[in-house]
Amino acid sequence: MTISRRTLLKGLGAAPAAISLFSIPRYAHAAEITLRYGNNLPLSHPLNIRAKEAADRIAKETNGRVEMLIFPANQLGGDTDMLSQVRNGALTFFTPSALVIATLVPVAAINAVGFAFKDYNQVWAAMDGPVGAFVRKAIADSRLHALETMWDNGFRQMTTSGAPIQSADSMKGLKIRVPVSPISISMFSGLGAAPASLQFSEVYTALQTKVVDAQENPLPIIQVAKLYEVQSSCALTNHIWDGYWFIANGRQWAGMPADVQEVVSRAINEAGLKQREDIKTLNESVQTDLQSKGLSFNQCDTDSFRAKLREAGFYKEWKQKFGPEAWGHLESVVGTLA
Ligand code: X2X
Repeated sequence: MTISRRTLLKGLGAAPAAISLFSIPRYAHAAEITLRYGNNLPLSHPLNIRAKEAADRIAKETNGRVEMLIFPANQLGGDTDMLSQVRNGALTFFTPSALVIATLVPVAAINAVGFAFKDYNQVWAAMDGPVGAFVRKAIADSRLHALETMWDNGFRQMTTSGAPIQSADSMKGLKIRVPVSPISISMFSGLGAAPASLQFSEVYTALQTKVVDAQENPLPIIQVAKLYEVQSSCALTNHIWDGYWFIANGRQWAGMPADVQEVVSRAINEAGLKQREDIKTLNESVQTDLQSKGLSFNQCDTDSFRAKLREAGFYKEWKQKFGPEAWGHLESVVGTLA
């Protein structure tokens, strides 16, 4: 997809608002290098809070020579737009979820194989280890540079405004929003649901107007995007672990002086590690908060989901799509998948 010059300029016109929201520290001289970073999450999400810290640190450690402007909350468009912008250089950085960058780099969805990870130990062993290295290489092959540290989105859970989701049977015909992500469509079709791909920027309204009845996201997102206002129950399915790749336009990255690359990657990677901790801490309190806001919770028979996916040929299909090497890296961490 391409974006017209007009849309782009309109998007960049939002810059002053973004800057004032983030009150960038002032230096006596103008920055020599301006990095533009866009993302799809509200300001209150740990991803934006830690990215802002990274931006401050970059300005400080380069004595104002480098500034990173942050455009949060889809200010420059939805995921598909931002992916185009980081490819054509209008953005220096973008943090697509693995699900979304997979529209360009298919193997990036490998972490989203349904029910692959038991816990965070397995997640980080894979993503800081062989699986992440394999995906970063594939991202580099499409002329983008992925920083080493993946940021956390979380284990995805399902919410609905209809009857609570109890088992795979509840999925039959369910109109559920999923990201713009082939593996999500495949998984939910395999479960017998009626999935629809929508960018995150459209989710709240789509739920409110009942274009779809259900959606799936990690609890911190359900909280910061206020999805509990338009959903009534949440099934704790942990069906996919999802994270954000911090990617840069390849040409801009390669064109940065080595000392700047070093400061920028250290600031962002270390902020990413802190962001993982934030999500971990949030995970301990977020359910209680969401309950107090009216969202009810239930456990779910996840074995029935796995069985249904196996029966639908989901694992076989994706093993073939990702190829034996990527699949082998994943299984080296999580054990043999169905
Ligand atoms: O769009 C979503 O659901 C979100 C916010 O989790 C992603 O970025 C994939």
